[in-house]
Amino acid sequence: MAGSEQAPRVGIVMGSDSDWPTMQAAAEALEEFGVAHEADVVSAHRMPEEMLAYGKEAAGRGLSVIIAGAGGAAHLPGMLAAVTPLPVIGVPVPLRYLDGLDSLLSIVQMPAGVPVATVAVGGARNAGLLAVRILAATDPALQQRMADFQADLKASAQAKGEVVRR
Ligand code: RP5
Repeated sequence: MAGSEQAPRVGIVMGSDSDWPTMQAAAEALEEFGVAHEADVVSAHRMPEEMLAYGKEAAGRGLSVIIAGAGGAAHLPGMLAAVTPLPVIGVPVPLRYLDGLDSLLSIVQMPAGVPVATVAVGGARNAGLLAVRILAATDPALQQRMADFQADLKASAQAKGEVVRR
């Protein structure tokens, strides 16, 4: 799945296609900001060689950020972080049991030295927005778009406050 015709800057990967209903919010956030991305299934447990190859080759292929989502024993984000120098954002995908707490703890409890920026359970939209912010640190135009987005969020929150005060 390609996000646009440009070379992808962000790689979205997940442990199963069943994660896509959660993970597509990351792709949608990237599309809102015009950030080229790719999305694929790269299971840590069921295709470990391919998962390691993806992580090892990501920087060389021009990716700047990896967003990795998985559920249950969610080892994908951490294993990718172990083999790439790129920032990895982990998305705990909620499954049928345990409400995603298992996914969250599997992703967030990384050993010192191997960071994964973990978002909330099911928080793929924030993963996409965080990837935009990482890219925006060296892209003034993208940073301005993020600032405009934040101004819109503020205006929206203030408008809701006016409804409550009425
Ligand atoms: C995890 O197992 C995947 O990330 C997914 O969240 C979960 C279930 O996978 P499927 O059985 O739906 O393929 O590795």
